[in-house]
Amino acid sequence: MAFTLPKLPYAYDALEPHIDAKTMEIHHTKHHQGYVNGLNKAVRELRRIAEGDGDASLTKHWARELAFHGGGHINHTLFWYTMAPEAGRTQREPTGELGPALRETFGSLENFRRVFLAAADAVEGSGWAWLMFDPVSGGLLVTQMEKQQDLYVTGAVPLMGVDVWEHAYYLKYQNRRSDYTKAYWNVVNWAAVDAMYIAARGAASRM
Ligand code: MN3
Repeated sequence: MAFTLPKLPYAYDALEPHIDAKTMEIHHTKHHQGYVNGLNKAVRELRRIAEGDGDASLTKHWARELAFHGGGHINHTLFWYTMAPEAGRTQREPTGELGPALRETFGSLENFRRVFLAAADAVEGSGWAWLMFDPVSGGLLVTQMEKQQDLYVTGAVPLMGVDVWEHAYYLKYQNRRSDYTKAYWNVVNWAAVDAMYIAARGAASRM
């Protein structure tokens, strides 16, 4: 069994003008595909080592590859799933169960937006900003991720994240990352993020 590139739930130009079609196409077919390929290779090599057929001294190398490409695959899958064309969105802002939870943690939705975008704009180098559910405290966190997995909070469940690698915005926004992250806010699929939140809380309550 191999991991495969998931289809986007919308066309490449569906998030225009906020995220341009060319960036979406390259991001999906080249970058995300690259993580899928790297993940499959790491799994293959670790399996060979497990079967006594590979070089066990390279376990550390392939484990790092697994974490990086596996993170890349999962992060991008979530990224696509939690965006939607403006016209197709069923919610203009977080409602459902997520809205009240965000208000409780951040005081207001406006403050959540401020905190989330500040985290995204301040990522050092390539990475992500995330809203995560922490099953230990039952609360919400805004965190950063460097590369595809560094700084990840063990056990936390990602609900929505914005990719701030340059490949995610450079064609349209060049160095203006904060213009891109503000634009990202217009294409968040709040119904999908709410569904992620409800699922994460449900899973935690069964632990
Ligand atoms: Mn990316």
